[in-house]
Amino acid sequence: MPVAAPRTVAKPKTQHPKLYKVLLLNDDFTPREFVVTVLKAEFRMSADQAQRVMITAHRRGLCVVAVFQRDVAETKAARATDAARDKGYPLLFAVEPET
Ligand code: TYC
Repeated sequence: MPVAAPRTVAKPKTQHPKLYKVLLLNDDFTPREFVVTVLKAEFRMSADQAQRVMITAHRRGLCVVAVFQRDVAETKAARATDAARDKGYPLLFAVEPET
């Protein structure tokens, strides 16, 4: 007996939410040690990881810190940026959708 070909393509059962990058931007004023401190506190990085990310942003202008769902990325970027503002530093974390 012939079997009819399925007329629809199965949809994936789970959909992945879009992901967002948190970017660390370089500036000329924020002390390196402060950048490392914020990366450790807000993004739970080891001292080694934080140092590497900080120095990459310092040399190249920016560095991807991590990737999250949108609300998590925005909250962490805002908290990290606010921590710098509290100290009077211009340090900036930005959020950008992954392509
Ligand atoms: N460029 C800063 C300095 O020389 C340090 C720094 C590194 C600032 C990374 C921001 O994202 C940054 N004091």
